Amino acid sequence: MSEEKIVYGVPFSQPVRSVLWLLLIKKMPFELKLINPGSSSEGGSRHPDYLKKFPTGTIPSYEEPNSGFFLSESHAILSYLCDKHGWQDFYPVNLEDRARVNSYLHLHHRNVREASIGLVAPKVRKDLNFSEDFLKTSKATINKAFIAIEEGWLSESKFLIGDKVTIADLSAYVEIGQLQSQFTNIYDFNDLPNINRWLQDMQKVEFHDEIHTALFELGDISKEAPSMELIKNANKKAFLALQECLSKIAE
Ligand SMILES: N[C@@H](CCC(=O)N[C@@H](CS)C(=O)NCC(=O)O)C(=O)O
Repeated sequence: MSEEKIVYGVPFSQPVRSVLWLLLIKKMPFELKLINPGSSSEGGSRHPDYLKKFPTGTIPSYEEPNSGFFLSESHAILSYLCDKHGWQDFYPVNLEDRARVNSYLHLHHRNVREASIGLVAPKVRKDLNFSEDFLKTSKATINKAFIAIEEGWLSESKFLIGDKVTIADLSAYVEIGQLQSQFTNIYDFNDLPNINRWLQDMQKVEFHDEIHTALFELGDISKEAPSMELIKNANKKAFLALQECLSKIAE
């Protein structure tokens, strides 16, 4: 019988990781179908078959084959899952708290998400030839967003919204966390004590290490760009680690 929940993507993708992480924390079984981001070949996110269901051509996407429901956009998927399963700890029902979570989720796009576009992608995808102007604007955007988080959200509470982890933290961490010295090592957080403290706290969240297998495998990319082979292997190892987690939660 087919799985009740399918996530499309690869573990190397930041927004994919946020969805996989929530599902593991909540011990919710699912199947990960590997989809190669940006590729128009079979099994790629720009292939006509994928685009028919998910016209944005991005990962993650999500499907419930039994009902025929499908959805793109990590934040829509995260909030839908919480609403569907009553995971109110991760997506509060209190109107004000929920609005604060939403506020972060909206800020994330074109702000914190630039961590991947402006810092990680230029290292990993040399072929994309980002212009100097683009990279400069992108870095300024990231710095501004990090200061807002440092002096706003995280100056007032342990996690982004209050004293418990929500989907806002999962989404933020998959972007910000990847830059730490134990992973890609491409951002210095020394002047951001609140973010530093939050990064430590987020590392204690269940399944943190398993979900970040691809990044442990990739290692420091600050000096040298990783080879395509290394990225592929990192994804493979992360996929296997995920299968192990799925077997564990099924026990
Ligand atoms: N806003 C989207 C962003 C998704 C996204 O940018 N995914 C990347 C991989 S990390 C992708 O699918 N890129 C392939 C493409 O755009 O062709 C979300 O949160 O789901």
